[in-house]
Amino acid sequence: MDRSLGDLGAVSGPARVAGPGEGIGADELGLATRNHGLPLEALRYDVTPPGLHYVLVHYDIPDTDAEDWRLTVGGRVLRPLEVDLAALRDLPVVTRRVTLECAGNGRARLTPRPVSQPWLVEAVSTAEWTGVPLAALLDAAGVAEDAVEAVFTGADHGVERGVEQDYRRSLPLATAADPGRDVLVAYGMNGAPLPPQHGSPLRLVVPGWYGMAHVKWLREITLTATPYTGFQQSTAYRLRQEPGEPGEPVTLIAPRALLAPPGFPDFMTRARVVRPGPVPLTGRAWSGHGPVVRVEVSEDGGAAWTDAEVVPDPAHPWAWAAWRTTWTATPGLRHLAVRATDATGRVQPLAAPWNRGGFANNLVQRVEVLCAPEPEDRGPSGTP
Ligand SMILES: Nc1nc2c(c(=O)[nH]1)N[C@H]1C(S)=C(S)[C@@H](COP(=O)(O)O)O[C@H]1N2
Ligand SMILES: [Mo]
Repeated sequence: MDRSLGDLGAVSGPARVAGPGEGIGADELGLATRNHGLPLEALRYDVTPPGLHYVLVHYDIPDTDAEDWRLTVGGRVLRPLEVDLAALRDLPVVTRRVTLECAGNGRARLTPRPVSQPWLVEAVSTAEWTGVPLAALLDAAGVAEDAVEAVFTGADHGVERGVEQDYRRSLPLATAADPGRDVLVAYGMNGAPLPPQHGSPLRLVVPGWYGMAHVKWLREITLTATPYTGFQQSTAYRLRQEPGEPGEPVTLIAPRALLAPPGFPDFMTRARVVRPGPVPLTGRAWSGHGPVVRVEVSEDGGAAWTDAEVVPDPAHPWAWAAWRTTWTATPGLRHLAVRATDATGRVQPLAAPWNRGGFANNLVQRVEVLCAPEPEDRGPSGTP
């Protein structure tokens, strides 16, 4: 159960919003060093290589033991289950390539800035998850007629805004039990057992949903006859303008395209340097609402747009699509921008969609590029 521990912060209060001009504080820097993003050059890989997948952990990575692990399925079910890893491996197995994105991706670009994990745009990655379809597991347990939600509990424990809790989230039963939505109880990532930071030995994978739904270190599934209202469901992960309002829940991933950084970087600013002439531009685009149907690129900060080629992979409907185009760079400072449109007509906005938690900010990406001719002498002496 969630319980109040008010001495450690506002009790279930709203997240704090930074004051005017307030920079990233030591607490946020601490979060940023624990929770790393995808190095953007790794957008080149269809499947993010081990160790480069972004990580977000609210509390500590728990001390788990795959040998002794038990997953329980209870609550409003006909036959409560308790299964170990061997029993799960005996059930039907599927592998799905899924793009995962943190709901807070883009938060640090908001003004005023919600104080939390300060992602820019790099909290996204793609992995191949192997496990049991949740629908099959629920079938084995038998869903009671009055069940409306499935609640998922992780083995990690902590305090958040004064509330002591296990990490716990729910899904509507219509999503959890729908074989077509491909929700998985995963024990494998990229062909190997889950690493500690990604949920070893078991995690939920909910294709198309923002990261918070993919409960790691999964130890308990409970079907309920009433909607779950714990901290991570009703206090966190809501789209609110004002602290007091209930807000809309954060669910499916909004469309976004990212550019794999062209040329080479400036160490501090990450601005790019390219040579004049044709420059291949490539990247990834995704949406939880449906396939991305259009990616556009601008070289003047979003005044004029031209279409890039989107290369969807029908074998992997839950994974990002590649996109590509060729840009003819001319000397000077250029402001590239890129934006995606999905099959539902959702398009990335040119102004950031602000909310108090800093969720689902899918503002178009802007990348500063200096186009500079080749230097005449590149020898190690540094003198021509
Ligand atoms: N048990 C548990 N599950 C969790 C979290 C957590 O802190 N505890 N973080 C969630 C959030 S906010 C995100 S974005 C994803 C990140 O998954 P990854 O670290 O495997 O990329 O895990 C989700 N599942
Ligand atoms: Mo997240």
